[in-house]
Amino acid sequence: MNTAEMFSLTQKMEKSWDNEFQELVKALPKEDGWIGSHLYFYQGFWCPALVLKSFISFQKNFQAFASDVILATFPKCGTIWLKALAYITLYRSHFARDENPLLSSSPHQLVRFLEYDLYLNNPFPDLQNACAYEPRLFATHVPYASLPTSITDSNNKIVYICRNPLDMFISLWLFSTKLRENNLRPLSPDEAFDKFYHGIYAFGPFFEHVLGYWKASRENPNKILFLKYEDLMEDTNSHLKKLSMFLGVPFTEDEEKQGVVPEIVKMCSFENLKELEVNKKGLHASGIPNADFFRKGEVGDWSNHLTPSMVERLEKLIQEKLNNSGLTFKLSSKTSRIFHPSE
Ligand code: PAP
Repeated sequence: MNTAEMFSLTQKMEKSWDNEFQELVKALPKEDGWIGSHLYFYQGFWCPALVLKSFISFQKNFQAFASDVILATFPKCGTIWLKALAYITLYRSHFARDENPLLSSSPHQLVRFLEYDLYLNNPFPDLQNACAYEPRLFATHVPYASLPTSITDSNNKIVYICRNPLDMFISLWLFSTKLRENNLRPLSPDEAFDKFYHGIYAFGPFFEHVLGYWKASRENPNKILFLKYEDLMEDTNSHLKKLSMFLGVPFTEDEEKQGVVPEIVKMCSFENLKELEVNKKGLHASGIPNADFFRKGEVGDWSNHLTPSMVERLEKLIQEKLNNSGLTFKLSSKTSRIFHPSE
């Protein structure tokens, strides 16, 4: 599937909605998205037309097991990285080191999205065969408050990752530019910034999404592990150990001695994953080329793209939105500058 075909899939998706669903959708605020299709404002967030129905099917029909692990992420904040790290860590006893599944499958194939993949064309997908091993491991971009109650009310674990919003914006903008329908003129930086500023992008607004998981993780740290891309970048080894403990599969002394932790970190690194044949070729279930999920993988790349006035406006927005939340973001790896909302 190429980009044009993906776009037509999104349009077909809207046309395939039955009367009952059309009625529901009619009442929802609607905006033009970043790649040419629509976004619908559902339960406080902008949901892409492609996944609106599957989001609702997932929400209504998913039955969690207490052992399930859900990787919840904001788009462009390190989903693919977290998928790789969690998959290898959780299932490492199931395969020999030279048979690592990351060598032949993209992280998106190994850990499947609930709304973007499994429920996409099927309100009751075969979840038993969707995961190669136990416990089941799934991914989602759905906000915390919209998760099925069988996830929020059970003992299963959620790992969330987010990223400073300046880098997330640049990652989203450059990603969307590649996917934007050919016959539409490109979104200008100002137009993209304006949409971003007002929270109009897939699963935006960013701050409400992040704060939903942040607050839930503070209330229930045994259920939700809250990670930040910048922290992982700074010290992947110690965060991987934390992840393994959270998932109930801590690295043994023997494994530590054998260097398993740095080996997994290296295997899941941007540099390694980007160069694997499987990630250079092939497509994600939504039709997006795997290669588009690997761009630069850096902290602070926003400084190469944003104007001083955009930075100023975003810093004010961060201050306003994160005020008193206790959540901070590191904006740059070079200066170790940390943005505290009270600054
Ligand atoms: P998704 O939500 O659409 O699946 P996601 O994986 O969350 O995307 O984010 C992609 C970003 O992670 C890209 O950032 P960039 O545009 O700033 O470069 C991508 O390069 C980066 N990325 C992908 N793999 C890794 C990795 N192994 N380590 C660090 N960053 C990575």
